[in-house]
Amino acid sequence: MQIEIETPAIKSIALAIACVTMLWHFLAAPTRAEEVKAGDLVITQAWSRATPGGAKVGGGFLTIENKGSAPDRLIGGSAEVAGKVQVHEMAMNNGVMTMRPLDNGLTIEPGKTVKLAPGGYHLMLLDLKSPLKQGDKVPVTLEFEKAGKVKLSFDVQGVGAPAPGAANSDGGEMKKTPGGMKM
Ligand SMILES: [Cu+2]
Repeated sequence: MQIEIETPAIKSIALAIACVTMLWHFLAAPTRAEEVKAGDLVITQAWSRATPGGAKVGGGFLTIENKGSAPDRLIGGSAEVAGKVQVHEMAMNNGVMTMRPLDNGLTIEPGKTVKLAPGGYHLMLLDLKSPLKQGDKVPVTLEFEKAGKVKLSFDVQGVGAPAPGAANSDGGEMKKTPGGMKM
């Protein structure tokens, strides 16, 4: 007798949980940072900084996770807004911050997460046709050796937006660096 009373109750609770879960999914989707999946890669937190008037270059930052069992490489990209998109590395050389293009691309080892952030690896948008404005979403196509071409958009933050990631290039933990390196 008791079972007959409990069963429908449990069913309706389960149904309510399912509904809430589904609703949460729909509600959460638009506000959540864009997550782009391409093969074994998961790309999140694609952002850029607004470019001050006249600047012809901009930076692109993102986090790439390789959930597969083989390495992949970010070899370059393209964007409507830029003449050229390159993968760059920023490093300290004799006390001077320098950057250089990674001609062989940036390897993302299996099971690893690589963060492109100010002060470390980054995408360089060269020959900008128009300035990047805060609030814009800039469409960029990334090119990976295995995952191929991946379309996503960079959320443009303010000119002096602090780095959301630490300045080390080995995918260090999230850390605010106020007054961090500006490009
Ligand atoms: Cu650069």
